[in-house]
Amino acid sequence: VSSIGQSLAAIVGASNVFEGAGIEERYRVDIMAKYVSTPGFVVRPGSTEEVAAVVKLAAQANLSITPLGGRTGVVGGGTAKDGAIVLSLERMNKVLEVDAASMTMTVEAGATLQATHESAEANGLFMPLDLGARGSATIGGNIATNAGGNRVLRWGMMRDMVLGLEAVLANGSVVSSLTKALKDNAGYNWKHLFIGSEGTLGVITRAVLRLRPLPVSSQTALVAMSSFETATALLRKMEAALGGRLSSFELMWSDFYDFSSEAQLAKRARPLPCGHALYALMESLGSEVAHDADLFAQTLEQAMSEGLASDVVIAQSDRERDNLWAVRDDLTEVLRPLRPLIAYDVSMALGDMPRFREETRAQILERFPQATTLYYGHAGDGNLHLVVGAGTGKDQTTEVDRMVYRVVEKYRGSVSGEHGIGKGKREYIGLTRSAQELALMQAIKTALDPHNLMNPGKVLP
Ligand code: LAC
Ligand code: ZN
Repeated sequence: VSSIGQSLAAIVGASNVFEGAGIEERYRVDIMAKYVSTPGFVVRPGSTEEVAAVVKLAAQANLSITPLGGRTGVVGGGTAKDGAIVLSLERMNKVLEVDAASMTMTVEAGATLQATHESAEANGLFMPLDLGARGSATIGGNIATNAGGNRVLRWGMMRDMVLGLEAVLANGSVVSSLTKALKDNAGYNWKHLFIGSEGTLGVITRAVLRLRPLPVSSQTALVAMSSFETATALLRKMEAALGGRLSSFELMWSDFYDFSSEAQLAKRARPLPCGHALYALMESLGSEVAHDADLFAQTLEQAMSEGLASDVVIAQSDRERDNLWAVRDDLTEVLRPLRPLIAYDVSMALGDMPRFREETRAQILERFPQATTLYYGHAGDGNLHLVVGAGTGKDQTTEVDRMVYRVVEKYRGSVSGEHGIGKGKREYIGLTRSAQELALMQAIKTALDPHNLMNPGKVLP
């Protein structure tokens, strides 16, 4: 054990420090096996004070720190510098309080998203953020990446749910504003700097989250559509008819739907036949069981008669609902044959999506005729996912990136709708952010972290 290892052990206990060859693979390799690193130390603090002490020690030793949450980010944001410190929040995983009167929850950064769902529900309340990695993703990681997911359409992104925040700065000081108030205009709202900062400004340690009343009725449907125009018309119709209850509108182009449902055939029947241009998975959450179900079914029936929907299946049980969602969300095994795959989370005006798809698809397939391209995403949010795999090797990533991001630039979209920039998209952030914006970001980074010790090599070019 090195002397730095000993000093770290003095802060967090020897059982919470791993060094060199003793570091498990899960701290070195990301979920998609795309980003690999060789950190010198893994530290697992148990409190904000311990985080602060580790950060101070790291500064003295001139070692950088990469905070790590659930390790299910996909842009390499949790990749440490070789020899540096991985600060895992896994022991700080408690939901500290649910305050039913103020409809808030106070949590440690390492609590999983699912743990917040369960604690809220046990108190008749609801934490609306949701995404496929709910079981692993942590609140700290969700805040650090300003996570989006499946219900942004109705409740917004993580940013919209964070009331209070506590973070440890690069100099080891603790800034804390664990307020439960919805409104707080006392000067600069610094918490928003940390939301989406991907660990580059400090370590998020605790947060107060805004909760909502627990919906008691839930409707889920898979709808097939003949064109993008009918899809957007159907989205508008559902939003208007359901009076704000529509919580998800997940669009899947036929390439994605056919591929995903085919790969899952051994596990579950295909919920709707292939052959339609597009599919949408929609969810409506409400408070009046009988009325909500009738309204949902009637609206979809009307959509069919108006030609907005070509085929519809409405889940009649929790099991059927889970089966419908699985086609959209249960992707780890589905996508495995496409590895090493290239995944995108671009955003743009909804109306530009069909042209974006046609142009990127044509370019990719012209260059890589064997490639598989799958298009899907959170259409209600203008957030499109594209997965490219098979027929493109690891060495072709940059080439495909450039093709895709040039089209994003053409439509004035964002190179990241929700996953963040991390390590993987740094050289493309300039397609979405102006030189002036990047200079402002760099000034903030330099002011808060003058020695570039907080998750270096991420976000900024
Ligand atoms: C999804 C993740 C990849 O929407 O963002 O499936
Ligand atoms: Zn997504």
